[in-house]
Amino acid sequence: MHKVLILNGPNLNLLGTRQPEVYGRTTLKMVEETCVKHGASIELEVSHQQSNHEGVLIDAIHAAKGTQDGIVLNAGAYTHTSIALMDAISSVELPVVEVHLSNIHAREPFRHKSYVASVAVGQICGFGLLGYVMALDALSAHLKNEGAA
Ligand code: CA2
Repeated sequence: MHKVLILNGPNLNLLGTRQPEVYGRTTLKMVEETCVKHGASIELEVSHQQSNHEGVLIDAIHAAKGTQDGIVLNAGAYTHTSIALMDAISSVELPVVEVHLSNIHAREPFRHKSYVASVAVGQICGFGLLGYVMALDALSAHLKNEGAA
């Protein structure tokens, strides 16, 4: 059974409480519970973590080396700014699927750039909670060598 970490970044703890027009009404707890449940249905052992702090996210990526088989990462706004997070992903050599609730390419230009994308297996955005489920399916296929690449 492969082990996958769902890692959520800054402000995602506020999901479901504000800006429902952008991020929907799904709470972070619902995201985490859905991922654990869907993971179990496709034989993935899913754990989850959220932090508002860049260094804590980097530590979580480092800690995943040797304990997890892959990561589903929504790095929030750090996606667009953090070379440190990008370097952490490169250093652990674990497959990362990038996910965003919103379609970052249809939003402000500063959200179009993703440092995570350059070191991720792939990116899923614009599908809300479903994106996390799709990311787990994609990571599962990748781990079983059924991915496209
Ligand atoms: O669409 C996504 O998943 C994002 O990663 C969300 C980030 C944003 O900075 C990225 O560009 C795209 C923001 C997360 C903030 O989440 C909130 C949720 C509810 C209320 C306020 C913020």
